[in-house]
Amino acid sequence: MGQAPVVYGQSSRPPRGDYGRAGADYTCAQDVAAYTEQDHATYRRLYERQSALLPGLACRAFIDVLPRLGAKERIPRFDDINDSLCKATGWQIVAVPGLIPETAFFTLLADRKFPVTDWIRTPGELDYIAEPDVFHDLFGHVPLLFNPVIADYMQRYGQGGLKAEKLGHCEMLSRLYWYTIEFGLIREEQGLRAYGAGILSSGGELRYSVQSPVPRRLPLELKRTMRTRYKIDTYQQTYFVIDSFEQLFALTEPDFTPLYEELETLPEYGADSELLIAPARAAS
Ligand code: HBI
Ligand code: FE
Repeated sequence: MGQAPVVYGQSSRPPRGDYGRAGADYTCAQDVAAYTEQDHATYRRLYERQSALLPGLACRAFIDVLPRLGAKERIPRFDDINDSLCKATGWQIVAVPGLIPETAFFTLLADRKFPVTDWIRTPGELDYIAEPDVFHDLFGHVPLLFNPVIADYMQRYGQGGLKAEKLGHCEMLSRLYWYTIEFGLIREEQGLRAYGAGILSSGGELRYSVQSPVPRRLPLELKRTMRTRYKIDTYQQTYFVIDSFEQLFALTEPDFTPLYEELETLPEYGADSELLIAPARAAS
């Protein structure tokens, strides 16, 4: 039992979380006993703060479905959520100690299992945390898994991820995930709204992403999005906008192999500029 701690991405310090309790698929039993009253109070405070921010900023589908999460006051048992989630879209949430390697992540998504980190940030990290904690995953990601179109898109993303891995194009595909599921915007009748989990679970980025004049907002277009780098430790300087979740799902219809081959030699866009940068691969 247990895995070597995952050193994920470029982070200089190993990710938080006790990976010794993870199985071969990187899932673990949700450590409910570890939650302190302070943990539950942090969760409640984050939930109350974010919920108050949603009107006029979060997409209609998220606002309508959030009550089905059914956990406002305390960090819930994941099994309690799985009862209703599984009935709704066949998804279930599984506990993980934190960020997990891409193969494990894609494999779980392809099997309609969403990995939810089971620890919560400290009160001092209320406004920003570098890695996904239970609040980011539960409040940011899980509600839209009740939405059938997003539920299908997420499974397609997992299946696509396993293919991309074999082709060596995880980076390009992870940009699609980043600029949709994590930081996506959608155009509604009343204007732009957020549907990305990284925005919906953020105290400051929710308003910034929808209302600030600073960031660039472009229509989601596979070639542009997959060539746009991203930063994980600042507000996004580029957001991509869709017109509907159906549009997002339709993007996943074609096989991405020819797209990867076309894009791999093209210059890339910086996260915060139109500057074209030669792709790392071309340089090698
Ligand atoms: N692991 N637990 C967890 N949660 C994520 O959202 C996650 C991950 N590992 C990799 C990852 N996301 C992204 O790099 C995907 O694009 C692969
Ligand atoms: Fe996330």
